[in-house]
Amino acid sequence: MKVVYTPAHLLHDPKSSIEQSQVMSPWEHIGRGEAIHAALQADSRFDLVSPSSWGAAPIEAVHDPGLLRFLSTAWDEYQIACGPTADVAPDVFYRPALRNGMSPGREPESVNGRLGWWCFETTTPITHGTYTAALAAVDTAMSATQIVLDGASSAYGLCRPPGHHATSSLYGGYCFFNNAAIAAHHVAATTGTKVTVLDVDYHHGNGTQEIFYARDDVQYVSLHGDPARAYPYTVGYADETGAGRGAGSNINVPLAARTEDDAYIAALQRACDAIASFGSGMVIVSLGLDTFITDPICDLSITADGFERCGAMVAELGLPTVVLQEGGYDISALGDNVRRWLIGLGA
Ligand code: Q9C
Ligand code: ZN
Repeated sequence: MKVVYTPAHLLHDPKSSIEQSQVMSPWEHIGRGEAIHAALQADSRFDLVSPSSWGAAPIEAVHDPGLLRFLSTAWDEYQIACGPTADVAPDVFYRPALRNGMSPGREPESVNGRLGWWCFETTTPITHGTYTAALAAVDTAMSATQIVLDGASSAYGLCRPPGHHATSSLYGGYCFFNNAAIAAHHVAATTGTKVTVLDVDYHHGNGTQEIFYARDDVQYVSLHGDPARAYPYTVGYADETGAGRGAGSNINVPLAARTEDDAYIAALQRACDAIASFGSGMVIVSLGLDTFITDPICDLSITADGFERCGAMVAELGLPTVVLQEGGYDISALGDNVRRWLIGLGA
């Protein structure tokens, strides 16, 4: 199986973030990408290739161009306004209720105001190289997708930073651009085939859901920790099933804490049945390994054997499959868990 990887992910190297009321060393760090790279490079089933450059066009087809414009200059502008600093995060957020009864808000002029306009939470620092790394993660997703469009049955993109929390106009949740949504939109828009994004990260992919919620050409199916207890808390409930033409095309499966392999696989089987009936010509998997039994920030109980069974179940759909990296924070097991999932898929 071809694996798309670029060391450009190392340019997103945050040193601190504000999470759970503490300044901490970020969970989403360069060691994640390197651990996955090392595990796949050591296994002859995988063939590592570099991404090609796709530019801004596929991103602007999904995201507000203002979000790109902001991210392209945010670090530099912040250094001039408030620097020198290392990692940059908002200390104020725009909430529409601030302007209840007034005209809608508009993007502020100051970099401090714009941070809170484009970002929805505090755990996603912007560093000197973040924008370049985020563009490279999109290139990685697009290149893996092109490999499958060119005829491979599957390919894996080692995207870092991840993407599924980024909405059309907001970044957050360690995500800047929604790699999987950009790839899915590209396939749906350029080939006319329907596409499914199957999101198995522990966290609900609120960004992907938002981007496709009213569309009938891209199905979003997610298994995740119940947002009643799990991030992102306000999105990801089972009664969110799509809107307008997209009614019925969004499927959320919230899971109980400590869900184990057998119950998870049963839920995944139902998700795969829904994918088969939608009529997609391609599956894009948002692959998070933070469902792992010893993940430090999550509470499901999936094992490495379970990941291999999951990959095998997705392979049974018989559809061209692009697998893109999202979360997973137990560094000691992350590389092997990705490897096992891809072996299950048929690497
Ligand atoms: N108290 C991904 O896995 N912090 N993003 C949650 C809960 C943010 C996860 C804090 C988690 C984002 C791609
Ligand atoms: Zn996650």
